Amino acid sequence: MAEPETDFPELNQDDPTKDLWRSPREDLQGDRPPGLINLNRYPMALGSHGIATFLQRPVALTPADLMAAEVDVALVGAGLDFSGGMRGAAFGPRALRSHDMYLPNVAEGLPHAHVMVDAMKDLVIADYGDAAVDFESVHRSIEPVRAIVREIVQAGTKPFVIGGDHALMYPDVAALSDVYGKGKIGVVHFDAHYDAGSFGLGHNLTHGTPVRRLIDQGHVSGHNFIQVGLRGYVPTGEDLAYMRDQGFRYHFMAEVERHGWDQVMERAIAEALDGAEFLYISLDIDVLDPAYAPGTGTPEPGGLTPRELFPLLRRLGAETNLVGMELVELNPLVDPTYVTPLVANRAVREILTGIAMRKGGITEPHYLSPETTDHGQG
Ligand SMILES: [Mn+2]
Repeated sequence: MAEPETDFPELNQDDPTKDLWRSPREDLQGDRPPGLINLNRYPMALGSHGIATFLQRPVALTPADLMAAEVDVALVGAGLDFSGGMRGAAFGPRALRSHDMYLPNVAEGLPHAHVMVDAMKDLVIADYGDAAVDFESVHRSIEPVRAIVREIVQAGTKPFVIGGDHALMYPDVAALSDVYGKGKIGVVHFDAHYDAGSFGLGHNLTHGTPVRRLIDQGHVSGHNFIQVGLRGYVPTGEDLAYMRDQGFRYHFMAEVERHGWDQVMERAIAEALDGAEFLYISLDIDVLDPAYAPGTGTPEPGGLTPRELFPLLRRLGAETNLVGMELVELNPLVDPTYVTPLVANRAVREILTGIAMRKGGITEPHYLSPETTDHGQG
């Protein structure tokens, strides 16, 4: 039987709304001097108060803002959630913005107790708003997401992309590759799932295929994919063979079961240091056990605990040349509690703490503060 034909093309070129979603406001630059914009009236409030931004940080809207303020890290939302059939991850950025519980701008600072380093003080961190997303099309969303990530990197700032679903890994990592060069980026990929499938219902890019697309196009070599936390019932035969053929360094939960977490963590760090020049963390929140992260589209029981995940995130920030990260698949709509955004917020803070440690010269393996270990005798 012949395919039924549609008698119209995918896009109506005359539709005046065709590009509205990705056309920046004309007055965006205006007469305003470039720099950070603090949206809050008072210097101190709980995270539940004021105008919500990522980690209660000030806002930057243009590359000129990032450069004028010498921003170390820019968090950018990317609310794309239609490449896995599960709506709700588009609310991930908003959930993360609303779930920071810490008091900002406290005079004496708020150092991370494990290492006594305060990322909020030692780094310039900004909320870069949201990427343009065509909420009717994953494919049309690729280019604007790639462009905004590239723009952040070119401003000398590390991008933290807050999704959104895992299809984002393709434009995010491709943008890094645009700047640093093909094959120069390695990805430490935390996920219950391998995301290296070939296709989904004929679509080249879904939340299950970004890894394959990045390898197909030479942005990342298989050897520089370090995967942590895989479990469940995929991948099977052919895909697993593909991963082996490409030289993936993968760590299933079966390996954690055999060797324990500490050994797997050490292996992942050693592999991160053996390969790509620049590293990127792709953190699918479903790498955590659903007990800690029920707010996600494809939960997979038997996952990591925050106590296992957090030190590795922090260590990657401190001990490797990390140039950015993404947090994906946070779906607050299927979490009636606030635990998932709370844990996600902390995961982001762990990476920031690591980056602040490195900036301050602390790069020794698995550093912990003598003040908070062994009764302060550390
Ligand atoms: Mn994933």
